Amino acid sequence: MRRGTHPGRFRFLKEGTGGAGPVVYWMSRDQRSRDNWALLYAQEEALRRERPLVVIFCLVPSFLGATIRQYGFMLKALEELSGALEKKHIPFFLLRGEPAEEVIRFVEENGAALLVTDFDPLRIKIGWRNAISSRISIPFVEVDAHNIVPCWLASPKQEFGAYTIRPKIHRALDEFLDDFPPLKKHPVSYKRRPRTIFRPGLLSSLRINRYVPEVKWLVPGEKAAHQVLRVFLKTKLSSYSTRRNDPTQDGTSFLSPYLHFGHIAAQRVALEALKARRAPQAEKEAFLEELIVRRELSDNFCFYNRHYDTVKGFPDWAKKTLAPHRRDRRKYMYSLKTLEAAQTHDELWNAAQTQMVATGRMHGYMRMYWAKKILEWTPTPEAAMKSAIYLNDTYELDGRDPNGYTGIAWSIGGVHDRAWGERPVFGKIRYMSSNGCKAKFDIERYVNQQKG
Ligand code: FAD
Ligand code: FO1
Repeated sequence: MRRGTHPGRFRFLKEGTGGAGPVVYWMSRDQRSRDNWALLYAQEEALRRERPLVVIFCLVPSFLGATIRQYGFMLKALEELSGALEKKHIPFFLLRGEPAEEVIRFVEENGAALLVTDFDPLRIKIGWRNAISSRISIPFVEVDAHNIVPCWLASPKQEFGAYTIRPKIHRALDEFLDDFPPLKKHPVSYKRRPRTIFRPGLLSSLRINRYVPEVKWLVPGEKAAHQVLRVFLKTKLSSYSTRRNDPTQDGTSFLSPYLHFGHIAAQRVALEALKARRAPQAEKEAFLEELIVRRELSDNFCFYNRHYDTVKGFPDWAKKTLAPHRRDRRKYMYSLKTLEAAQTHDELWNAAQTQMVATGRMHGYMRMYWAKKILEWTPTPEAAMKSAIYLNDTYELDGRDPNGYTGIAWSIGGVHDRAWGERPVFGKIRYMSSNGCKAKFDIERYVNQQKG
């Protein structure tokens, strides 16, 4: 195992001279104490300076349409996290408000020596980081704690597809897919103690939609994430490639909400999957293709394409092929309200929508079909993108994620895909039909399963 964080994993957003106070890790994407390169880097820097180490998380009153479902899941995990950090003598401060104000105020009030944060390609996060780095004078470092191969190293540009990024990522795995050092008990304590923060009123102060019920079937947090990983490796990995595309079976890992909130590191998942004794190598490779190549391709798309959530982000061939079909007659046309209520003519689509609304998780195979039908049944590709993102990010526990924006742009705008046979509305965008689904799995069974 290497001594210290790999130099390719972090980069300076701002140079400068630090204060006499602690090293501050402003946590946002990677909400965990274990296997967190941003936290490990911050601790290395605090030890080198013989300073305290503190973690701050800035709770914003609303975030990309997140509802009580996602905030509830996240906050329960943050409470567990604050306890885990306390045990390591690393105080956890929950700030409330806009990061550009709150993070700067914290850094100034505490005379921070260095500010560290975790990488996130989403536009909103880049906005937060820019606002902060333009107004602080201490060093500010960004660490990619989410990807195994740091996003800016995997490729210097937007990749065409999995087939172009795969060799670049595989080549770098020897260097980056290494084990994590443990987080040390921090030897320098900090004079300020965080006030107890997880009182019930915390949620009521948020400006969010409270009608999307929290999920009960999945426990949030690091411990639960590792438990779900253990179950997956023991009981599902060996048949992953055959069962993962059958929505009537639970053949996938169910890790996406934990990866989205950073409760578990994808690097940890990959290391444990490679060590899994009973699973055949081919099954491990099929799983790592999704976990590493597909997931890191999504960060690549959002990082290098500013228009990752609109039609403008589509490849030129897709824009060209959709244009002449804008006026094609839509055999079915549905309002967002009808879609949200799962009231279309298509019972398979309604079942997928129902699964997502009821459980906060739609099966991965159905997500492709679900999004493509939204293109087919709405007046324009622009309206389709807006509706698909709204529905995905309101109801999916793993929503508001680069995987989501990329998955929707793949389905509706051919991102990372190629041209297929020309047809009405779609042009050469890949089409999916319920007959095609019928040939793949028992759709009656899937529809009945969603009837509760
Ligand atoms: P597994 O099959 O167990 O895969 C393990 C991990 O690999 C996943 O947790 C995920 O991190 C990654 N992964 C798997 N498939 C993909 C993929 N196609 N693209 C990128 N990463 C992948 N994923 C989200 O995390 N959030 C979303 O909001 C989201 N919305 C999507 C919308 C559409 C229209 C499509 C087509 C895909 C979307 N995906 C999204 C990607 C994928 O469907 C989910 O990550 C996956 O279904 C999660 O289930 P799992 O963890 O059991 O997956
Ligand atoms: N990140 C924050 O730094 N502060 C928040 O209050 C916050 C709320 C939030 C709610 C739902 C959700 O899905 C994500 C949220 N995030 C928040 C961001 C999250 O940690 C991820 O960084 C991004 O969503 C994925 O890139």
